[in-house]
Amino acid sequence: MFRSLPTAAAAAACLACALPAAAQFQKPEDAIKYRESVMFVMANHLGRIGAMVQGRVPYDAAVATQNAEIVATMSHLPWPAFAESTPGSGKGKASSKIWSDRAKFDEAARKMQDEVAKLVVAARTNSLDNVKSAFGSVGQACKGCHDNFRNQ
Ligand code: ASC
Repeated sequence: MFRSLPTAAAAAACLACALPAAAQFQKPEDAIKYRESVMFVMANHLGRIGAMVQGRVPYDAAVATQNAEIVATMSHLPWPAFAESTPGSGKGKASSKIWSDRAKFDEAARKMQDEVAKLVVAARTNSLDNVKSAFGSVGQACKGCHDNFRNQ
């Protein structure tokens, strides 16, 4: 589905990523709401693949691929919204370490994006075994960042 995304829409999406956070969010609360919303949608679509990985719903290669592509698109969105917040504002679950150890946070974000990109590749092989393996790596990348940068 996203393979046929019109070029203009793709260009607009890239532009949105490149815009300074201040241009996207009028106040810190909006940035918090935005990034939490993106994470929520990612978790939902990842969960649909997880249900197949765990055998709770039958494996459907096309559905797995479609959801992996959505997660991959979403994986690029949260990061400008972390530039906006005031460290230690106490709002949301973002740890102040995001701002005090930015390089490590950025690396963890890149890792997640890489693993999600691999999940798309795995899903397109139409092999549940490949999806299981890649899904495990995505989960570890999510958890790794949450352990270090999300308050309980
Ligand atoms: C998910 C999800 C997360 C991660 C994490 C992995 O599906 O919503 O936050 O995986 O649970 O440990």
